[in-house]
Amino acid sequence: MLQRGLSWLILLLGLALAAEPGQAGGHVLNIIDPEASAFNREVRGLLVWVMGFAALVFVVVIGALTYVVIKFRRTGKETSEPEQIHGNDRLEVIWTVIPTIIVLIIFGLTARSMFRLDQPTPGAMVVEVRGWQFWWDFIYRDYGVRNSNELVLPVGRPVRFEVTGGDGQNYDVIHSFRITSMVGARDAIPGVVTHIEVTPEKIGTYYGQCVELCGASHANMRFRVKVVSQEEFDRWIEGAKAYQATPPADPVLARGEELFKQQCAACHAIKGVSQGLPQNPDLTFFGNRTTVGAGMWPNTPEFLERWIKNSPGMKPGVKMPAYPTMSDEDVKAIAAYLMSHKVEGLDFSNLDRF
Ligand code: HEC
Ligand SMILES: [Cu+2]
Repeated sequence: MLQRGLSWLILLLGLALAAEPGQAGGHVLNIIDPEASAFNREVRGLLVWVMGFAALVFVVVIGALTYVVIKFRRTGKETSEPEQIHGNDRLEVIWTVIPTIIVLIIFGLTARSMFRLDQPTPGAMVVEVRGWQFWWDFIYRDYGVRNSNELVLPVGRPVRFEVTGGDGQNYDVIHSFRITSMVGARDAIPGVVTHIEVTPEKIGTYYGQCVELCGASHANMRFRVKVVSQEEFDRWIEGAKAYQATPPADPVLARGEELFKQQCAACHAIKGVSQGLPQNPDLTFFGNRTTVGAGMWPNTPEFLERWIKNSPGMKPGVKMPAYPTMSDEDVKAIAAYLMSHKVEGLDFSNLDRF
């Protein structure tokens, strides 16, 4: 009785989840949105074939089953055992050959899609993607710009992601890179570079997520992709290239800088202030970020200050220490200092969410 009730509950839960459109902080997670990229259109085309065959198999099997159950049901008028049948060579050959043909067709279509999607596009912008526990680094090699956890891309221009993980020495964990509604996924393997290409076609902010179990905060290893107009991208990349931090005049920011240099600069880079280390996010353009904690929380003073004070309490397994003894005033000063580093005149917070 209990077991039965439980089964029903699980079934209903499953249905409820299936009916709930995929949402993550207001993002529409449509993995086959045809307007987002040619990649999605290709995958969508493939899915139609696979679902078509699946529907065909379903109808034939359930149809045959229903027919047999009704036709040969017990009527109560039987006087003896019905005639017994032991095998049917013709039938067995048919039900082996037809599925084999279906699988071969799906194999052929999949291989064709894979080769199509793997064609290098001439003139693609190269972005190096590096997965670390538990955040993402993006390096625009053509421009010498590094930006962590948020990727800014121009609409309509092909991008070639060169995906890898860690430094191949001390941080040997495999991640996987997926921009959920646009393209993916490619494994981020330390010491190995894999490729994936896409041309973003729709302006908006996209949700990204690590899709390979990589440790305690795998589920908290997210990122955002900002697809903007070419003009806006040019302003961003030129501003980022030319960026050079200057010592702040404001006393609060000056205090923030002093604290940053003492407590944070050994790990984090800010162009013109500190080198940091590759295994920690670059904070040069933190003022342009819309999220904190690798795509986890909105970049508001409240979340940023909480993060600085106690990141391990927010995100299990982070490789950043907590600062429990730091005064609220000092935390606020550092937060304000981080927010003061940005390319001016750009706001990525009001884009449509995909
Ligand atoms: C031991 C190295 C280390 C030190 C010291 C350190 N951090 Fe971090 N920090 C990290 C790592 C690693 C992450 C990535 C955590 C994650 O998301 O998994 C991070 C993430 C962050 C982020 C979020 C970045 C983003 O894009 O979401 C901020 C902000 C930050 N640190 C600020 C600070 C400040 C301020 C200090 C000094 C008070 C500091 N960190 C000290 C290693 C360090
Ligand atoms: Cu992961």
